[in-house]
Parts: sequence; structure tokens; C-alpha cells
Amino acid sequence: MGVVNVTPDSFSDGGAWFTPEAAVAHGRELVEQGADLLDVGGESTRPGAERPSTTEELRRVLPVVEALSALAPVSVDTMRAEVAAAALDAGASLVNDVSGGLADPEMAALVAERAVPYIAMHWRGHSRDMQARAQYDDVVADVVRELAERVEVLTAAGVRPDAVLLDPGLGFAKNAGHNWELLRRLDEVVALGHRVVVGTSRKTFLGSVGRTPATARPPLERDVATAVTTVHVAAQGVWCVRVHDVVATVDALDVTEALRGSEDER
Ligand code: PMM
Repeated sequence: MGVVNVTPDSFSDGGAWFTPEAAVAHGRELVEQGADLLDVGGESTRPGAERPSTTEELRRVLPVVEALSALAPVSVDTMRAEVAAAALDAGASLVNDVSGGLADPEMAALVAERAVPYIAMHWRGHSRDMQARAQYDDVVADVVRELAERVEVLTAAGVRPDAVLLDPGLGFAKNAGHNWELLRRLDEVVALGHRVVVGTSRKTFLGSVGRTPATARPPLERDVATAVTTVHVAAQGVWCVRVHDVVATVDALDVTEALRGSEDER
């Protein structure tokens, strides 16, 4: 899944694709590079971010969703049912909700009614103050339990179980240690029996590994680190990785497959 952030302030590529024309051109490039799915979002979720209004979010994403859904399947990255509904009408085929339905009580009913795949990410609150909620007894057990609770609520609202995809929400109310532990024990998330999506791409914990705060890698220099995590999560049976650098991701996955070897080569 290639990321198309139509935002002025995302941590990873803030502002680079903020006009509809630039966002559409970027999405087209990601498809040419091998993305199977494009994730279009109009709200930055970086720690501390303030939310755009619904009107502003709609203005950002709709023209981009409409143009890109002619080229590839598009997911809309939104916590708002109203934005999800308009994006589905404009051609999106999947909803990616970083709040897992917690931010908008209308979301579950919308996804049930439209019968589209829905990514429910682990989330504990809006970005403004989410890092204060990074408190866990056992981060993996707690995330698995909270995701299972979301599945219960969603299916009770009429969403088909096989339409629910789960995401551990790396970086969302998680510190670096929590993110590494979730990656190490991702099999416990996969064991919930749903397709799993993972987003490590360019996140802060990849910038600080092996470095001091003064020498931490800036976001645009985290693609090698991202690719290494992609190889790791693919081996755990993850269905989708959400990434900014599609070229590095496709290379990493091709090399992994070649190393494994086809049946004929063995
Ligand atoms: N991360 C971001 C935004 N949307 N969606 C899912 N499903 N999983 C993620 O980890 C995720 C997401 C934040 O990253 P960005 O600001 O680079 O888009």
C-alpha cells in the first residue's frame, strides 16, 4: 500500500503532495513502481497534530480519490464516517480508520452498510495527546485484547468478520520499545485470524535506532530501515505494508522471495 498524504503537516512527507495535482501525480508514480493499493489521507496523525475540519478533509481527499481510483484500488485514510462515505462514492474501495471506529460512532454502521473491507487500527486517542496513553502491562497482550474488542463491536454492528483487517498501530500511543515488541511478537496479532496491515514506514523509532538523539535519521532517510521491517513482517504472514517508498519495498520483497527460492529451484 503506497501512501498518498494530502496534508500540509505529515511527519514523513508533510506538504510534498498537498495540491490535488501533485497528490495524483505521486499516486500514479507509486502504482508504476508496484503499489497494489493507494492510501489517500487528508488528516495528519503525527504526535501533537491538530485536526482539520470535515469540510477541509473532504476538500483535500475527494478529487485525489476520484482520480486515483481509476488507476488502482484506493483506500481512504480517515476517522470520519462522512469522509469515508464520500470517498467510497468517489471510487474508494476500502476504509483505513486509524481509530478502529473509536473516533466516530457512525463508522461501524457505514462500513457494514457499504460492505467494504475496513482496516481497524489499534488506537487510544487523538494525536494531540496520544503519547500520554502509551501505558501497557504487556503491550502485545493489551493491543491484541483491544483489537479483539474492536472486532466484537464491529461485527455486532453488522460488519462481516472477513471484512475486518487489523493493524497494531505502530507509533500511536506507543513508544519505541512498544513498537519493537509488537514487531517481534506480531504472530500474536496474526493469530487473531484477520488479515493484518502494518505501518512502520519512516516512523520515529526507525530514526533513533542505533543513534543518539542528535544524530537520529530524519524521516526521508528511514527507507532502508523501513524495508528491513517490511521483510520481517512479510515473513510473519502480514497481508499488507503501508509504505512511502514503494521501490524499496518491492525490491525488499523480491529479494526475500528469491532467497526463499521457488519449488523448481530446490
Ligand atoms: N500510520 C499513519 C497513518 N495512517 N494507517 C494505518 N492503517 N497504519 C498506520 O500505521 C498508519 C496509518 C501515520 O503515518 P504517515 O503520517 O506517514 O501517513
